[in-house]
Amino acid sequence: MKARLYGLPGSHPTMAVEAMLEYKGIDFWRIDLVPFLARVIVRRGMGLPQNTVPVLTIDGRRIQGSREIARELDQLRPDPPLFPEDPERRRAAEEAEGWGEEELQHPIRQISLWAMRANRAPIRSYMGRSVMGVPAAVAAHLAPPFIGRGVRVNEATDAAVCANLAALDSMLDRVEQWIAAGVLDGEELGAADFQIGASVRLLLTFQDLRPLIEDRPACCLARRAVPGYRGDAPPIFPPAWLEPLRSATAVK
Ligand SMILES: N[C@@H](CCC(=O)N[C@@H](CS)C(=O)NCC(=O)O)C(=O)O
Repeated sequence: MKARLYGLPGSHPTMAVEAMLEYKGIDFWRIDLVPFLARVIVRRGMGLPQNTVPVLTIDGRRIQGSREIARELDQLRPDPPLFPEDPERRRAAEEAEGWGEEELQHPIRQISLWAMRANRAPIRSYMGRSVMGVPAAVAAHLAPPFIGRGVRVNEATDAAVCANLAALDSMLDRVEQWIAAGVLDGEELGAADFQIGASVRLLLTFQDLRPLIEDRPACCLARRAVPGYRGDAPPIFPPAWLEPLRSATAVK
């Protein structure tokens, strides 16, 4: 079984799927597209209903979306499973996974796009060897205008990013409630761990966020589910934007 995973450099849902493929022991090629241009390639070129990655081609099928891919992988290779067998536990895992995709993913996407537009220096560190066949060093040089468009379409404004950083503590609290309840970070990992873990793992690539969150159980889960995550960004966020997270951390 050979799969192709289409993603974007630094994309957390792409990393979630990459971690699921590794967990299942499925061989794959990862092909990174250019931000923003990916929308046209995926929608027009591949004829898919959404304009987003991850997209997986496997066994002659093309599947789009991290949650859809998780279910397809369980069909194709049931062992190890990505969802609990017990219906009640499955319902709880799907609730966490759904929250991870619908509520957590986007604020973190806005944070990272904003940061990449504010400082282009670390862009290269989020890339593999190449992007659509273009060597990473060249792709990183060409990336800023595409990132700028990504910032606009994802509404990664100052106000949104400032609010997202202020909300991080309560989002991580939510993850930790699921960990305490045994829904996440159990003996076996599952789709919800990969979905949420990849988002939290992306946060850990930011040097000014890392010391504020790295000891939290949510970050231990992230490192367990997605041990390797390319990218390292020097401090970039205005200190005032980090204050709510800093004071929440201080009382923990
Ligand atoms: N929530 C969906 C969509 C993911 C999504 O929005 N992906 C972003 C990258 S993180 C994307 O494809 N953006 C297109 C672009 O910026 O060009 C999923 O989990 O599959």
